[in-house]
Amino acid sequence: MARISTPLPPRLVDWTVLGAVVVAVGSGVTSLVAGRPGDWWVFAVHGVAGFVLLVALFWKLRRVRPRVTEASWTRTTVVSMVLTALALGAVGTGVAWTFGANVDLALWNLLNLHVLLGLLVGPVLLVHLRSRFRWPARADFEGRRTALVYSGLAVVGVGAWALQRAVNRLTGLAGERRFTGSRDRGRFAGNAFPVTSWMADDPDPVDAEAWELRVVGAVAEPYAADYGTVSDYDDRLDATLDCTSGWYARSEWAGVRVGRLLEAADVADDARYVSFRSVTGYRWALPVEEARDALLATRVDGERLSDGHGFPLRLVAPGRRGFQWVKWVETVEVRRDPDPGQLAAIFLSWL
Ligand SMILES: Nc1nc2c(c(=O)[nH]1)N[C@H]1C(S)=C(S)[C@@H](COP(=O)(O)O)O[C@H]1N2
Ligand SMILES: [Mo]
Repeated sequence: MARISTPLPPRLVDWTVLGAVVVAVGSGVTSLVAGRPGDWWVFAVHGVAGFVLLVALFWKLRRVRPRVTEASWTRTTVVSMVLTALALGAVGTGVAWTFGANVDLALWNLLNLHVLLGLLVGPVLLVHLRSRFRWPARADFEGRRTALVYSGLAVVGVGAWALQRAVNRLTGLAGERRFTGSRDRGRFAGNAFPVTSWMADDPDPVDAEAWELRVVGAVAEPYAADYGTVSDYDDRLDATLDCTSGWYARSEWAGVRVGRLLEAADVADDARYVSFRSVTGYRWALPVEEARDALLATRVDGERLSDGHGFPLRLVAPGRRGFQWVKWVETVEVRRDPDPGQLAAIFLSWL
């Protein structure tokens, strides 16, 4: 007879850990591109999955602990221990961040570290599963007990998440935060909000005299404009830049609405994306209808954009995360297809 040392059969505990990891990593990756208020649930699911994972990991580690003290470690033991460290590290940094903790690691902070640990869990988990994967047996699911334990787990996960938020609200620990968890770093403060280039993209100041904005691709009349022309426009947009490293700043941006440029260039009827390319090669595309309402800004709260914030021209894309707000824009490329290469470009542009 198996001794029941956890509320669930061992195999179900393992499957619960696996399920929680998949949901936590999936929602974590999704959260990096979630920036509209309607996306709040992505962050909620991520938080709840984190707490559920913590409970399931506790059950699991209590069961397997004896193996660590066994005389002979195998490769499997080592992989399992690395995986445990990564998973606990990811949950730990995540929880610490929500309570307002931070660390300063040169370019990075605690949230970046959390993302890195979380992303590393995936591949190491696959290695672990190669040797440890077992299908659950039907018997594992039988009985009311299992359903009861899962209900309890859901209640504990949601409860812990709600409690964490209540504690933050009552204590003001992490300051004023958006639904993304980002902290307030500027309100209509002109250029006085953080300068971030998440991959050390840091070009020499752009010479406005030599610079030219070009609109190319799926257009009838490729269009070019110098800085004087571009900075004469005064379209305005009140928008919040929300960086995935955990801060946000709200500003009134001024510049040229992208829709104007598309009209000036006589955009093709079958155009579907508009890609914004920086002098550094960094680039990101928006669907054409969304792009029309985005702004290419020359000013922020009445101040000329500083070099660090993307002078002479930067994309302001409301509802998108900061990494999509391309700085130092020089080319607007209208496309008929998406641009998968942009994902590589935002990692490699600084090289
Ligand atoms: N060309 C370029 N644009 C970029 C980046 C970059 O590294 N290169 N970083 C992005 C990131 S991660 C963020 S959060 C915002 C930061 O804008 P800021 O420096 O004006 O605060 O710019 C985005 N635009
Ligand atoms: Mo960012």
